Amino acid sequence: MAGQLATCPLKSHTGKVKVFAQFIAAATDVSHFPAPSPPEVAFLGRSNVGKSSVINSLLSHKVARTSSTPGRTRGINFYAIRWPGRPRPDLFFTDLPGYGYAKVSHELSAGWQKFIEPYLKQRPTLALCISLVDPNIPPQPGDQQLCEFLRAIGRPHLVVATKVDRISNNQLQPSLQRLKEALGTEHILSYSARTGTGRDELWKQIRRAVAGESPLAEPSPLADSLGRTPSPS
Ligand SMILES: Nc1nc2c(ncn2[C@@H]2O[C@H](COP(=O)(O)OP(=O)(O)O)[C@@H](O)[C@H]2O)c(=O)[nH]1
Ligand SMILES: [Mg+2]
Repeated sequence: MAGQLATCPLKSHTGKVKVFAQFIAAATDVSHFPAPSPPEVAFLGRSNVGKSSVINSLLSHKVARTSSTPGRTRGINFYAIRWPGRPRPDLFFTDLPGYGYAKVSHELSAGWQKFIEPYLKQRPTLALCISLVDPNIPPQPGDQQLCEFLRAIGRPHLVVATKVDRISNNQLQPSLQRLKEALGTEHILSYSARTGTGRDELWKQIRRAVAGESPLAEPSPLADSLGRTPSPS
């Protein structure tokens, strides 16, 4: 499958560089996962929160399918990202199935045990989990559960508030404060796929995680330099 050319500000001091982004697999079973290779960044959150839109916005290209119908992504979609002139991908992005809609919750809870939880717990190259939340609505129990789970398994983890173009600045700050308290995090990065707000900062956090640094001020004592957690024995 041909790679798609996308751009991202990976070299923030030297201007934009082009990257190749390519869909490589949709996995509904552990056996479908591509072999672990470069560091990986997972995008998680409720259905419709804007996971696919954030991926497309980061890559400046419509690589991931977006939809106004909740629950469209049933598997984990893997995307390979490669800098020009490099023989192999430098990074994988993964777009995970959304949670929070009754219609798909049964299917998702089966999928959670079958391949999502194993992915989050055992994927050796998973360097960062980006948990997307919507500041236009109150904190959701599913978001709290996910953050607690990621903390419990010791995964480097960053909360990103999506669709901030839809909320006034006056309302955004109290909403972020409520989310921080509900999710037990000190930092939430504001993002809009529509306007590009937060894009450079999120790339910076991704680069930090890929380099083995903790996202923002949330240390992950269990993670090693690649963000790997000890494998379960
Ligand atoms: N206004 C606005 N709408 C957004 C933004 N990001 C996503 N959306 C819309 O929200 C809906 C769901 O987005 P999608 O990326 O498919 O969500 P996913 O289910 O989490 O992958 C789509 O109709 C998008 O156009 C954003 O930053 N601003
Ligand atoms: Mg999606």
